[in-house]
Amino acid sequence: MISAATDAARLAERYAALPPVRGFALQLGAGPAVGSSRFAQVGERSRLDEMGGGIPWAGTLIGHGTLVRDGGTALVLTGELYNRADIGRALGDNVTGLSDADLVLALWRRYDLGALRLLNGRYALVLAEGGRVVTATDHAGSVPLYIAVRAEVVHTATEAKSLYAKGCSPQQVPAGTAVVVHHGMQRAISTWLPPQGRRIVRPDEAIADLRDRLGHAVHARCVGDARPTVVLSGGIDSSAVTALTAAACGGARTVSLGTDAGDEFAAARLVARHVGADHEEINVGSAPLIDELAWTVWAAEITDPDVLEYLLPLVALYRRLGGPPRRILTGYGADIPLGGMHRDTDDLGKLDAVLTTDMASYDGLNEMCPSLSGIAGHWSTHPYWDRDVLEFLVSLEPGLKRRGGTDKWVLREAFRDLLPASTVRRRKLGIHEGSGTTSTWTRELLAAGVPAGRIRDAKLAQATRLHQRLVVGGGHPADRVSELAG
Ligand code: IOT
Ligand code: MG
Repeated sequence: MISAATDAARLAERYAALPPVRGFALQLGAGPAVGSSRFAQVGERSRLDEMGGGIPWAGTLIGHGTLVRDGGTALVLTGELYNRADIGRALGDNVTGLSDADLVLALWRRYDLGALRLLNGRYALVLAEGGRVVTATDHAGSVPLYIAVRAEVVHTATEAKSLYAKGCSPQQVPAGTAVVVHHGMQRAISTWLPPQGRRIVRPDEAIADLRDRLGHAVHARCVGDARPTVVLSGGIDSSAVTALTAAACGGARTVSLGTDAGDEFAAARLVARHVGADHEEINVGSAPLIDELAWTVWAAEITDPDVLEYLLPLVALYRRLGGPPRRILTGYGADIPLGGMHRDTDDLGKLDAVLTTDMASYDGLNEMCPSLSGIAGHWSTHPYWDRDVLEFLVSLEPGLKRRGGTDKWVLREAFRDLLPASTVRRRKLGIHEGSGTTSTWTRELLAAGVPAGRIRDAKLAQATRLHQRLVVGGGHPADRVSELAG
């Protein structure tokens, strides 16, 4: 007993900077337990086998958290909330000492399903009450959540592979949606949609507002860790996050990835030095870089080649970060509401149209999923997709996103005083370009005899084979199988 308690305390301490639950595979309802849980995410695991909200729960949690109860309601919350103070105000309570799961239950008691419209967080949850099972994602669907209902039993998991292992066909819960299951029947309720309208704001007000919102988003993401890590490319997105993290915590650690096909080390070093961050550079050869593809498909459970090229270098980086589990902030996602991927689009109407398309199509791409860093035990979080930052950026009129020929103008202006002038001016280089991921993968396929006009198809086919083997079929990325052929 003593050693079990000491073990729990030791684990809680090791993972203190991370949310108490970072993933789950659960079955709610009476029925024999089928299959074993499979996760790409690593970390301490606890078994759940108990009654909650009037029904049996069985399965596995990643983390040191538990099932949380309030009267006849039971909840598992994975991830974390970023608007705890606002929630406290709504409840009229001091929320110090209450867990994020406790806060969700307190809101639930008062607002029922409407509680989910009040949350700003990076989470997925399962709740049971009076015969209803509710599964829900955050506004961005940033923690993927899958369900399958079979004979009135709800199977749900944060990784699809766990449901395939049970012989189920997983259905992904859409971003900003709660799926309510009652007597085996499902109903989807929208809790968040991207704003469709655009606001005309004075430039100086937009700059101040963005700085304030991003500052809050970074601050909320640093709570509980005195030395968070920022993955830093030296571009404006991650440099702004680095400056705010250093200001919020009185210091930061930064890390940059380079490969033999390319790096942005000089740009990142300049920013790290400017804000006094403790900086690290990680180098990967081009052959091991492409080996990361299997790990990336395994973690993100997707086949889209473009998105895989954005995520692969990050996975390569996370898997090489030494030491205890870290809390990691990224600049990921800034380019979506700011139109940064369309840096050469001058026409404001077109810029608004592409960002509207991007905001209508991110769901299911899993580009911000926790398992990307979770396969190495780290927790990652993305301040630009904080609900308050994202709503603000999406709804800003495009003339403040592109101004005088400068892309991401409002963001650059907002950080002019905190960053070197050359960083503020620096032209965007996508992670897939800067790391040489796109070119290295293309070269490998050309060398294998794929015609130049068929490269994208070949990438998709390769990713699909990996998905079939690793996600559907239960394989492991460390088992080397050539995926190039076929
Ligand atoms: P990019 O913006 O280059 O990189 C995303 C984040 O990854 C950066 O902000 C930074 O935190 C980290 N990062 C990038 N390069 C490095 C590096 N060499 N070392 C360490 N960290 C690094 C693609 C892209 O261009 O990434 N992502 C876009 C767009 C996604 C498109 N998705 C969509 N339409 N649904 C983005 O907005 O981040
Ligand atoms: Mg970016």
